[in-house]
Amino acid sequence: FLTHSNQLGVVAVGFNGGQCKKGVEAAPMALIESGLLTQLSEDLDYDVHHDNIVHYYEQDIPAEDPDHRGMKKPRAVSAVTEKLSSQVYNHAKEGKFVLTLGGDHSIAIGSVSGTAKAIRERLGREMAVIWVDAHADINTPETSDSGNIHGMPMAFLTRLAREEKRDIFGWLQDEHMVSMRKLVYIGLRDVDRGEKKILRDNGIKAFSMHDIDRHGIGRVVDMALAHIGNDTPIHLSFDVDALDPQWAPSTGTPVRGGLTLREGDFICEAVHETGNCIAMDLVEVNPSLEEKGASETIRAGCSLVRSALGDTLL
Ligand code: 4U7
Ligand code: MN
Ligand code: MN
Ligand code: MN
Repeated sequence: FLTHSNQLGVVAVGFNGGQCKKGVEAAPMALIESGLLTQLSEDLDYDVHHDNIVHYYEQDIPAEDPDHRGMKKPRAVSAVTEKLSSQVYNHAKEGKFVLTLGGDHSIAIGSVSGTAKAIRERLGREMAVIWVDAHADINTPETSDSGNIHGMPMAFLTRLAREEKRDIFGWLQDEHMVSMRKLVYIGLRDVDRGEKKILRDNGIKAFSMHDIDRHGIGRVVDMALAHIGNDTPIHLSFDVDALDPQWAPSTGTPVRGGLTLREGDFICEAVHETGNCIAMDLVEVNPSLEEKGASETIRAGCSLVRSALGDTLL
């Protein structure tokens, strides 16, 4: 086994600077207050290692942060993800499964770089990433129309985008990187023109909603796992906007025509069943965007996490 089976490290990241809407920073607290971590320890028997802090990283966020190459708040995102990367690394190098609760999806620059480095050191292996999302989040600063860094994390994590300035992702080293051959998308339905070209030119494996309609979620997940290969460590990065807004309305960039909650849970269960999953991110829950409170989206998020940690399997 790739992780010590019941050891779970949790990092709660209340960060919203990768996009422009307020509210996503409140998600970790809302998920925890709804009982998620208690369920993981009491119902699923995990030994939960959590500092009982939602990190907002206020002291690390620079006051002065002008746009750079069109990126908005580049120094803030860089500083937060650099801190997060070492927190996640510290859990993962001890063989714990690492659960990162966001926050917007820019935080994956921290979580994925942290696990990638730990897995290289601990197992001498390259890790795979399964990115479940309506979006590909692989814009470079130059292809992005919005300048929002939550649409760019996979570009920085594969070196498609790089920046030398230390305070703008210059801290990312080769040991933090993910191979484009070990990246698989599931759930895509809103991919920018520039991103489509990136996926095509680099032969990146992607399963869109069209593929799920054609083959069904079971075969799509089988194909995704086959692409990654047996006994490759897996980091599952789950953007709640992969789910249809019917199941997850409280998110900053909802797109109709998404996964049912059951399909989302199935992906998580199947990834868990491989025995190779070493980390999960749950991101983009924004509790302030639902009219009657965010209970639906929070419940959906909790369900996804429980599924990835082995609940719902008999
Ligand atoms: B998320 C977008 F232009 N591609 O780059 C962009 F459509 O983490 C959206 O998946 C990015 O929610 C969405 O701004 C980022 C846009
Ligand atoms: Mn998304
Ligand atoms: Mn995303
Ligand atoms: Mn989003």
